[in-house]
Amino acid sequence: MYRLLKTCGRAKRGEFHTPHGVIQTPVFMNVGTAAAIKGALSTEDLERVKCQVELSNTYHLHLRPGDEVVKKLGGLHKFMVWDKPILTDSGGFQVFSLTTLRKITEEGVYFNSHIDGRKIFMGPEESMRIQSNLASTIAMAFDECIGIPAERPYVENSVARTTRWLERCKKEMARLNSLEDTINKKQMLFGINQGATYADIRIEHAKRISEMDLDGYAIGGLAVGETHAEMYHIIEEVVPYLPQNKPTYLMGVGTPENILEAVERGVDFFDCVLPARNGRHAHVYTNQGKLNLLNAKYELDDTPIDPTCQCPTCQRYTKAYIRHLFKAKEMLAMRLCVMHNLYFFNTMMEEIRQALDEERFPAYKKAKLEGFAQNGK
Ligand code: PRF
Ligand code: ZN
Repeated sequence: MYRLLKTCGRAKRGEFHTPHGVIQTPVFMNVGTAAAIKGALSTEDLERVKCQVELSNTYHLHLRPGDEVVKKLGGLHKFMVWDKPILTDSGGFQVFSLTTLRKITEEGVYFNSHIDGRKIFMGPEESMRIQSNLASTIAMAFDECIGIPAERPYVENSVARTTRWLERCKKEMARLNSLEDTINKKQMLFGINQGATYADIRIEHAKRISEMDLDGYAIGGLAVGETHAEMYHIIEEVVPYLPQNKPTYLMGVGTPENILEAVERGVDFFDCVLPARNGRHAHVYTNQGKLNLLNAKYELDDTPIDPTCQCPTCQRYTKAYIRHLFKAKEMLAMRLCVMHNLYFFNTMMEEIRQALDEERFPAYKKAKLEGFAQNGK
């Protein structure tokens, strides 16, 4: 259940109630694709960096260790020892971005595993069954994420099929939630808007799926090759046709700048691999822009990444030490940077929520963007 606490223009400040606790929105979900945050972070670390929601992938966990195995072990929460909300992506994106030799039919998608090349089929029912076995808090609908640019006739056909797939997802999820041996009988389902950069197709689709009374709605198929201006434009066009009293989730986005722009346009859930991926490459976020800790100028720098940061890394370690760890190829280097970066994203979301609560989001956003511009993005 989503409670809209406050609005500021189109920006929303909300609270999403789930069987695994309340999510304060806007929120950034921390990506743990294969039930682990890359960079050797534990779920204990996730708590230390103020993570509210962890995100895992249907596709990866189906291949390894197998969703049946996770079910036998009591579901994803018990398996990874995390009792807060978990969102699982449906496979609809990973199948399209990671696999080769795909074949899309009305039934679903045939593809080869990126691990051993084995032939696999996944359709809406399979995706729901896997996510039910994983027992995540929120399941995502099985969709086709269309690459941009895309021809209009292709997009029309694909979106119509994604709508039919959504109907099948809803039906299958209701059936699974009513079964005796289902672990999470209150599993929620979010629908996903598609339509590439065609605003009219996006709007028609948004209207259609909004009638289906799902638990939340995502905007998919963005950050896949279009410009930032095009992405912001599509968000502006689509948000007014999604229910305001449900969460709106912009999938796979993005940079701190993207997040601020999207919050202003009415988005309240985000996820992105950027903070963890950048952290593993010594790129760290600060309010003055990104730093590259491999830079020679940090060799003798005995100050933290950000002296004002309260994260576990900045409480103890210096830039010079972390730079040394990268040079020496110590795993700790990645871990310290990923912790700082996730803390940075989760803290920015906390600041956004506070700015919305105190009705000063526009001024907050402006100051934040000016800060980032100091050192480049
Ligand atoms: N669909 C799904 N997952 C996604 C996307 C999508 O379109 C995107 C697009 N940025 C990221 N993750 N199911
Ligand atoms: Zn820090």
